[in-house]
Amino acid sequence: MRIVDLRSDTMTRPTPAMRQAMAQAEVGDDVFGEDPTVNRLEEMAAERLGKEAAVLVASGTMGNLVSQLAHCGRGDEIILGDHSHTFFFEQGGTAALGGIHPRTVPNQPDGTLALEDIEAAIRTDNIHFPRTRLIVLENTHNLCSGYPLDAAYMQAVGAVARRHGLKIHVDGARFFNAAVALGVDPRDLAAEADSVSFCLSKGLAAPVGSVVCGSREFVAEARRARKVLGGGMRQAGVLAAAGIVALTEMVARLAEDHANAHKLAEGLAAIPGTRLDPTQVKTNIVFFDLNRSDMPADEFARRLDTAGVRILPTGARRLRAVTHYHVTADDIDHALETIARVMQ
Ligand code: TLP
Repeated sequence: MRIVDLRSDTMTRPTPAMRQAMAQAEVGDDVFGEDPTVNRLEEMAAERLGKEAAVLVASGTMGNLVSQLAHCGRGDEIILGDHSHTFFFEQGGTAALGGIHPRTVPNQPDGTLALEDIEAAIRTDNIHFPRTRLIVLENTHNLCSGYPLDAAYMQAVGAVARRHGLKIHVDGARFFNAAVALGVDPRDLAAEADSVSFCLSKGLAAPVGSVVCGSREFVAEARRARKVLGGGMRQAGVLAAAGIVALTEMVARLAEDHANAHKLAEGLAAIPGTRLDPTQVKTNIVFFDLNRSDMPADEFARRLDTAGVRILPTGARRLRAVTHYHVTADDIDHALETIARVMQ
């Protein structure tokens, strides 16, 4: 049966070029700093984001946690969106493992945090309060329709952060999707951030890994944090080799995923029983609602799955579809036909 898997871009499998690079990778002990392939990936990532240094970590979750640990001490406070991945989907590692206090402010529908909300959440010097240290942003914003945050917004948050002596971390799991969608150099989007974590394992199709970029001093701290979390990987060059291919060959093509997401959204909007605004789709993530009382999202997803189309239920009536390397424009047509049929 033909399968179109739209549950997540984490479903991407390594390309033939990645598998070849992995098989041939020159490796060494990365905890000793001696894996030449990891070192090359880290240099490349830092250069792409305009930062001094970078460190390879196991996952996006680990990238966000090591960044928070590097920026904050126990009892410090971070400001982050109430729909952010870090707040919602990382098991509360901020508090559980970091002893860091999360202060949420509402995410706007475009993934931003209102500047006045950030300002209002920043603590004054008072013996009763934790100390605000860090603002965490997410680009693109997963739960906010995959919206990209643009450079002007980053500058505005940067000005607030500087005024109050705060750092900025960007959960850039899909950072290159943002840069491609906005048509800007990733350096421009990263300029105001003290740290950016991006995933190799999502739309860039590498099997494993994220890279955390920032100043040399920050990365040295993040490297220590990675080690205490058990993330010191030895001959990780076999993974980094795929990451190098990801950065070299897989960035520009993200535009195809965005076009396919748009096509999917337009098609879905025309199917009776679904509700969404296709103009909200800016990158590779499509959220839509079902407006039929007889069809909860999980039941709809189950029926679609038996017909070979996989979509993630994310609420009682809400679903998410994500386009990626293994989904073609033809697959979108097939998925839309299947969705229309199952809906009937
Ligand atoms: N997101 C996954 C799920 O966890 C929801 C997905 O399918 O979208 N930041 C953002 C914005 C993410 O979307 C994700 C993964 C992460 C961090 C965590 O990355 P991993 O899964 O590598 O720990």
